[in-house]
Amino acid sequence: MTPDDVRRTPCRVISETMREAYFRDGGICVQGLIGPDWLSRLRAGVARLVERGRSITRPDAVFDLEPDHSPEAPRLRRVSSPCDQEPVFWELLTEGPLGDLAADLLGPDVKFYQAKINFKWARGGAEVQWHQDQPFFPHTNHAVATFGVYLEDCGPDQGPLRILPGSHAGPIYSHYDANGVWRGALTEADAATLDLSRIAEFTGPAGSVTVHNYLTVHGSRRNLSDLGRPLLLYVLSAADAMPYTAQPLKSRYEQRIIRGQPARMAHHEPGRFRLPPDWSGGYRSIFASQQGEEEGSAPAMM
Ligand SMILES: O=C(O)CCC(=O)C(=O)O
Repeated sequence: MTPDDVRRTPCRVISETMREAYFRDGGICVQGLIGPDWLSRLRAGVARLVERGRSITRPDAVFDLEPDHSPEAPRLRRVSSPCDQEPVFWELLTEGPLGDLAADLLGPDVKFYQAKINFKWARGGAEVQWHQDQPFFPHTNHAVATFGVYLEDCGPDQGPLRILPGSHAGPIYSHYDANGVWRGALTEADAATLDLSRIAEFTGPAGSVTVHNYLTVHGSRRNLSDLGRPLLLYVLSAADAMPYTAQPLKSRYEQRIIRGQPARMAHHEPGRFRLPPDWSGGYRSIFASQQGEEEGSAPAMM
């Protein structure tokens, strides 16, 4: 789907002006979209996951842990594929307003790619360095976006998501270092070229939804506040955008249609896209990649 394809269908939950802002900037924050009933159900789901996470001592396919995680003071860094763990996270997509928001921005036929919860625990939750999502999961076209639901209020000191408006129209950066090792972030040299005076920081009350296109450069600072910043993230795409590589976060819902119909034709953007490492055997998290805890070599072509 191109923006012109998407514009053919009227918006369901946001204004046309906001949709145009998404196309222009590569990201928007929709304040308070998810209401209190959904939020209390989602928080109950998170509480059950945190309770389960207490007894985990080593990161596994579901739980990624901060280095000082303990049963007494659990500090989860990420939960991967939460829809497979707690039904409410899938129900929000299929029954709640999030699927309609995705249809407003990606077109009437929307499918699920992956989901995770990034916790950013109080007093130290890790930084996410500048990166684009496309190098992690290139698709045949660019109607792919990440939708983040703030499960608690998120102010400027809690490490809110930040984007560089307009960067989705710029280069697709390599996320490998000079030695061909996957780092999951822009190189220092590329990051130094970014115009940081133009950052948009997405703060908002609980239930606000951040959206960024998978080409948009984004990241977030450490959370040094006394409040956590649980962010429920879904990657969704137009039905006609096909992933080139194996799904790193396994889920029984992968490629499931959440609005409209499955595609009968794939849509291809022209171009040559760098491929990520082969994660078909598993993947931990962007935090592990960026902090050098998990290394991936470049594919043979690089
Ligand atoms: O949790 C965050 O602040 C950013 C998440 C993100 O950019 C990602 O997981 O790709």
